[in-house]
Amino acid sequence: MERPAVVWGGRTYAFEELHGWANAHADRLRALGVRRGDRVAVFAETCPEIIATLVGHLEAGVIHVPINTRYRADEARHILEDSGAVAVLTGRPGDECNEVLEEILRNKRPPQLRHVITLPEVLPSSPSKQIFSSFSSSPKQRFPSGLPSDDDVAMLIYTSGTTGKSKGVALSYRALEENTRAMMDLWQFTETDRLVLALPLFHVHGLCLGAVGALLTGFTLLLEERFDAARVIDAFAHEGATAFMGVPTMYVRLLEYLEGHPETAAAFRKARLFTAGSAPLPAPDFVAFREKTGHAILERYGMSETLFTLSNPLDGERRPGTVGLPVPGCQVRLVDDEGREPAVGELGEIHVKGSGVMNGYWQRPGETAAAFRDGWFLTGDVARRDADGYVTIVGRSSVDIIKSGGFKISAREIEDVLRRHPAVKDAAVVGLPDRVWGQRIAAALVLEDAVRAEETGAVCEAVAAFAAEHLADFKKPREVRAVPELPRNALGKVQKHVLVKAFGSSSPAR
Ligand code: MCA
Ligand code: AMP
Repeated sequence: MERPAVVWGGRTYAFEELHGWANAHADRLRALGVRRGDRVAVFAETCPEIIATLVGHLEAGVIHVPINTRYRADEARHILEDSGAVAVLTGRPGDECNEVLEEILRNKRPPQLRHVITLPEVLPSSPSKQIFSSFSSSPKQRFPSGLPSDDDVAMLIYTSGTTGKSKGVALSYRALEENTRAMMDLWQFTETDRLVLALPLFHVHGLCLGAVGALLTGFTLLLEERFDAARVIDAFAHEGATAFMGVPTMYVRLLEYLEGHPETAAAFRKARLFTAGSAPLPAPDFVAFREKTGHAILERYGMSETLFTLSNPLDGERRPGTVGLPVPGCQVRLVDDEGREPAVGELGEIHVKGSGVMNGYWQRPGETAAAFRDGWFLTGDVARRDADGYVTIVGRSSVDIIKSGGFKISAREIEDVLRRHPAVKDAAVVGLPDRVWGQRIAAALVLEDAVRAEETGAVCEAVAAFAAEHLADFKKPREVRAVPELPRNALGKVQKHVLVKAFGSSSPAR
């Protein structure tokens, strides 16, 4: 009996089938001259083929470079150029990503990029028996550990920093395998699980815990192209789903749906596990979800640079508002401003050592060195620890990093685009607290003197539209205000906390 790997669009794909596709893809790359250590980008909406190509890349030693499918040309071009990708895999004809890629190629082809491969081409429509032959059903061989070499880079995950452009986080085979395996063991995933995966496959939450987790453990992915609350509930009601992983915004959406359709909550009763991460899960949402479904959401903490380092326990107390205890294989310390371990309940920055930590930022030795101290990765997240070790994240040391709906966003990157608009003299971007998104983006603009007072509203709207043209949709400022000048301290630094206060935290209609 073939074991189910992915359920997609009403069809079930067996591990054998995925593996066959993976081999065919790896052979094709080899035939095109793609070598071990070369980068291959993936710029396509979620589909089972992406999982197959991931396996192919891991087996061939090709570095997998996923690109956020919401990215516009400038953002995607940066990743293609920075990673030096020799090939890019694109989605089905008509996908928005394909149009963005065409725009990139039309303007100026990234110098290293030799091949554009559409994903449907990857898959022989009726795979021959021959390409199944090398498959062994042992999960270990499904994801060959130590091949090519444990410390080789397996993936580059692009992530925003405090400076403008995104950086590639180089994750090794060892990091992927050891940390993901630790998480799967901690949460007791087995081959009988069926995980609803509606997270994107271009960030480590969906890609590692979801896709790599399934490859290592042999559980089944109920794959969704995009998150839709009704579809998630349906998967539990009709497709035997046992688990769900989501960002907090997805839980807010699920709660809203359950509010409107209370009878559907029964579908969750038989579920085994709900986990949350990527942003803080508000304690009231934890409580509301438990009341409606009987499930205590298991919250954990991670970062592209470190993978997953803190988690509430599967058995034992899942404490709302906390991210729990260190994951096996990870060490976590808190360090205060004086460089000391703070007392219980006092604040410190989270530093991480251990299995999931990145090799470094791709071709950025200076930034890599600055991110570590004595072998510890400095996360920039500020937290406190209870007497029994549970960690609570209270914020970030930089106001220039915003998390919205689980996406990490650089305020500087948006400011750089806003300043390119001819009516803008200066700009400052902040994240405001938001019930649904965790944070939403607001921009304060100092407009050119020529802009008349009565034009201000229209100009602000035009500037927001300009930002939306050049940046992914989730980076668009949702509130834009003209200000006579930006609040600055004596050293000339913009005082962003003053701006956050000035905007207030009222949630406008979206
Ligand atoms: C969509 N919109 C957003 C976001 N997503 N606005 C702000 N922040 C967002 N994240 C806006 C769109 O621009 C659009 O606005 C409107 O919402 C509806 O768009 P739609 O595409 O329909 O939205 P959606 O499909 O419902 O997306 C919401 C989402 C998505 C499902 C929450 O953002 C998502 O998949 N987030 C997960 C990100 C993730 O995987 N993060 C993990 C990073 P308009 O109508 O004005 O055009 S890894 C990580 O953080 C670490 C390691 C960890 O610990 O996991
Ligand atoms: P990313 O760069 O997208 O990998 O995002 C990593 C960041 O997400 C971390 O540095 C934290 O700021 C945030 N994060 C992840 N999980 C949690 C959580 N459970 N609670 C609060 N913040 C989180």
